[in-house]
Amino acid sequence: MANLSNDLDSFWMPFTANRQFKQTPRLLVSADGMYYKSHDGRTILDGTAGLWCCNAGHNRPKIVEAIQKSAATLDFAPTFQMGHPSAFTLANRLAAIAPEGMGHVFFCNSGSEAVDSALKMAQAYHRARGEGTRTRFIGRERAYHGVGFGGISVGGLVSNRKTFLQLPGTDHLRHTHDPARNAFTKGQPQHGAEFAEELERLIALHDASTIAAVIVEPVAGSTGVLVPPVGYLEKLRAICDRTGILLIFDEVITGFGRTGAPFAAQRFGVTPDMITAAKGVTNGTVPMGVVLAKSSLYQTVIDAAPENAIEFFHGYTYSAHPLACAAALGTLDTYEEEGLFERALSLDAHWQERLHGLRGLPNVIDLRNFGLIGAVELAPRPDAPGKRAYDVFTGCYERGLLTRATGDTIALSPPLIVEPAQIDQLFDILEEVLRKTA
Ligand code: PXG
Ligand code: PLP
Repeated sequence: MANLSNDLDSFWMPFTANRQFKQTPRLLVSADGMYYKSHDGRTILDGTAGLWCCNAGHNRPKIVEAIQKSAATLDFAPTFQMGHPSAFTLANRLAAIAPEGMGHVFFCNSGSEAVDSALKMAQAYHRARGEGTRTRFIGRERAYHGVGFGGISVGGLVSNRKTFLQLPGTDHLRHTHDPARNAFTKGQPQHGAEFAEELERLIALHDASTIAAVIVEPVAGSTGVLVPPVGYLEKLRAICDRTGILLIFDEVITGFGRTGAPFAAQRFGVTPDMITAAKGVTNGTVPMGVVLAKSSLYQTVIDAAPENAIEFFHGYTYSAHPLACAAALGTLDTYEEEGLFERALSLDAHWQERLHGLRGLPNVIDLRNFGLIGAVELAPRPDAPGKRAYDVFTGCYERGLLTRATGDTIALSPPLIVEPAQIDQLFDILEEVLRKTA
């Protein structure tokens, strides 16, 4: 029983029911490969790659070594009017795996910061082109773009928005969830490409000359795993091309191999103007976020400023922190040596078969999957929305499986090193718990 001498009171926990948690705490004390150890000495299969971030699993030697070495060599170096070698090396490595033409990388510390950075870049780009009237952002219902004021404004989650002031000048596409037509679809749904045409309606309302960018998650993660209908992302791209609106893919979850390619943009064959990413860039080990930008966008912003002037008034103390850069380089080596960007493709058939094997279990009203992502949507209890999924989450945890409950959906996203037998272990536990949870 390590650690439960801890006094749990002072930590104001993020996105947590603090009172409930502190009554029945769940502490993780170590991690290796596919498994966590809990404070009460149990082994827990990681069904969520931590929080969608440990794509190469835990305690990976190259990453650990890179961080240790960096801490002892260069603990910190400023990147405002200064630099350090691994920041440049990492930017080049990321550009090399990014979709073609996305050759420039801006560093920050989280997905939320990546989103705010990308929104500001969009405005800077249009201003540099002499179209400073393009300031508006279009997000989407049921989107999660982090918790900064920019991110919640383009985001589409009422709980994350209702208490807080929003950025003016934002509007939203409708979400793409359409269970009446698409329930139990394997992979991309057939119906719903036309939801992208809502962008035409918003352009007709606001005029393209006021719109800087549209931001979407290629596969919405946090809000219950919403896979884009066939043709939907292509339509958004075509409308943006025609109207000069920038397209941003928020790949904080879908980046770094989750869908069977380095980025979902490549898996879907649709190239945005910017990609935001975080989480998997360092395998979750050291906080880091990135914005990948088209080189033409970078060049436009750079060239518009006078010689010797700072071109983009934005940055974070810890942009390209040496420990994060080292961790990211160790992570990219690990992904590449182990072929993890492709691994979701080779596991896809087994993953899909086991997930859809849950069809017919009590209260299961939809199953969704793409790459190594899965979602089990449950019928909400009439008196208590979210409670059924929470009970499944705690039931799984008691039986040695970490899942993630969001609303009444159980989301699954194991590390990409998962073995077929561990996929079986995961679904065996989940099935047992679903049968027992009324
Ligand atoms: N964009 C997307 C698409 C995300 O999924 C963020 C931005 C924000 O990243 P940071 O690093 O600021 O948290 C995210 C984060 C969940 C869950 O349970 C998902 C996220 C974070 C926490 C929980 O689905 N995604
Ligand atoms: N607040 C104050 C008072 C600061 O001096 C700074 C940075 O220098 C910040 C906030 C921003 O911190 P960060 O660069 O880590 O985002």
